[in-house]
Amino acid sequence: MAAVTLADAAPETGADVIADAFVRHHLARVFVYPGGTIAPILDLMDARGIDVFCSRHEQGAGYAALAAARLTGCPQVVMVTSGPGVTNLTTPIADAFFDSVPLVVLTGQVGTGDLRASPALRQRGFQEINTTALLAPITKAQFLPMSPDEVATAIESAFACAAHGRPGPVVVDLPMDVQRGGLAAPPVTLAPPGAPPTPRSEDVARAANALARATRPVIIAGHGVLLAGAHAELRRLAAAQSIPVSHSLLGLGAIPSDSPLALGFHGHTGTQLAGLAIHHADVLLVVGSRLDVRQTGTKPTALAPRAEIVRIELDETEIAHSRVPAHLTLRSDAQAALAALNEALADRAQPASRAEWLAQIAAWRCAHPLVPGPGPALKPQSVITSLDRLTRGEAVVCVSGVGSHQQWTARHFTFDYPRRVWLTSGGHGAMGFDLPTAIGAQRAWPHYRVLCCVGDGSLQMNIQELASLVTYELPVKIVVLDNHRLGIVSQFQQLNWGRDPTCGDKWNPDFAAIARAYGLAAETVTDESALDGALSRALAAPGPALVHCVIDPDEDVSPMLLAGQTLDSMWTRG
Ligand SMILES: Cc1ncc(C[n+]2csc(CCOP(=O)(O)OP(=O)(O)O)c2C)c(N)n1
Ligand SMILES: [Mg+2]
Repeated sequence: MAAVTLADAAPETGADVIADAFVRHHLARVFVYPGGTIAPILDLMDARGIDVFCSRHEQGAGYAALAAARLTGCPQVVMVTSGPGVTNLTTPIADAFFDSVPLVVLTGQVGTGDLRASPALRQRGFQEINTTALLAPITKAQFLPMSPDEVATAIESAFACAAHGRPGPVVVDLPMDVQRGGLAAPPVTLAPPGAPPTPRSEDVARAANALARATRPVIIAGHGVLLAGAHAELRRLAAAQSIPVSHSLLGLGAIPSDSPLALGFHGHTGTQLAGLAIHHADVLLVVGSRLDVRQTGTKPTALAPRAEIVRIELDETEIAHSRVPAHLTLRSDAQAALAALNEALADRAQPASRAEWLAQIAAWRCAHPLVPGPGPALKPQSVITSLDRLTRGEAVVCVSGVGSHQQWTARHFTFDYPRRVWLTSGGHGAMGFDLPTAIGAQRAWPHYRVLCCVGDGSLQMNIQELASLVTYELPVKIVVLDNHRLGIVSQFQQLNWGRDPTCGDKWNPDFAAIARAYGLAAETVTDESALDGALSRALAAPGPALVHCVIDPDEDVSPMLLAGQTLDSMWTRG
């Protein structure tokens, strides 16, 4: 007679329900940093055939999951332990919330009997924290099942909510006894969420008329274009109607950066070309973009002052609270709205004046090139331009940190979604996004080349993830733009107060030596003549590699949109 083990005899537990949900949702892997209160679920992963990616800090797991979710478009699971595990994870959760990334966040929690009974009590269980309250402002929904029977509804609702409509993170907080306890009732089945909204035909007709009449039209392509997979419809519209396209920082790649219709991105660190085009537009079509302060500057009502503004936006809350009033809003998924617009414009000729507008755009492009400041030192723009040239023709995911290097990468790298994809921290603007996001991207898309262009400050925020890079043998190429400076904040301080306490003249370690200590191939570059060779060797290396570029510490981001300025008159270095 076969022996009956305790595990065989045990009833299905709350943890089993979670693990079964992972299988049902075809999850290839979960992203984890371990701890006691998440151990019951962790223990089931092997048996369910689910790969476990384990980082060296909760931010590492959170950002790796965020990368996988952004690339695949499917919710990814990140699991951490209660208390410090949760607090360490808040930064990537906030990032996912602001930049619309579907994450299912599973947090361990003390047993229900150890949860504090009164809000006046600070803590009862060891590593107890009020996770759902802590994460409420940065998650779409929060679940705290109090018995194993409530787990199925919570986890299914979490997957549905994370992906449905405007995506975002959802948290399920799982007390120990809820994970380990047996079910009393069979799991429930939930109704699938409804289809995303499509535009009203009269609104499509009005928008098409506005575009057909326009003599100086401009499109702003936001992240929503990429989230909806609407880049092909957007390119069709822009090409058929000869409409120049600017991007939000996250929308880069919606049309190829080297297209004659591409204006780059606009706003705080955008291009003067995009700023001038938007300022002088007579119709501005904004697709899937919040028009936040980084895009508009501090005078939102001065954005495109002569334009009829037409918006395509899925999130009705964004519409209700927009900083920029629109003349017409199509509440719709971007794909559906752009397809309908293309159909409505199919046999409409574009006005002859469109050629004059494109000539004006070409003249502005020549008049406002993005050039580095003077001096013999290695320039960050050269580093990004070389990296771009050396990887042309390859499928690439390019990741950045946050700071000046982020802006130089956004300006000088060629994006073309989904072949050359850009991942950066938009709304949350979090340093430390860089390395763990690159790691998650390479894990999710092994067939892509993954580049991590990172500042000296940002890299040090999650530098421990070099260990994950080596553990999982991921060939990410890290390019450190080391200006010995927290550059963009230092520039802000210098412009406003004439000095840069705590941000300028930073001592840094030898990044190449650190990388070598972790087992990466690494070298340091201090002048332009050595740049191509070093980058080529890193790109050719079979495994991960780091190139430490010691760049001009005095190079600033120019032009820049400062407080009080409008998009047509950005500050430029003197
Ligand atoms: C977690 C976090 N802390 C602080 C900031 C404020 N901040 C924005 S950019 C920046 C400097 C980044 O330095 P570095 O990575 O070296 O980039 P650089 O601007 O020099 O290219 C700082 C301190 C931030 N965005 N994120
Ligand atoms: Mg720096």
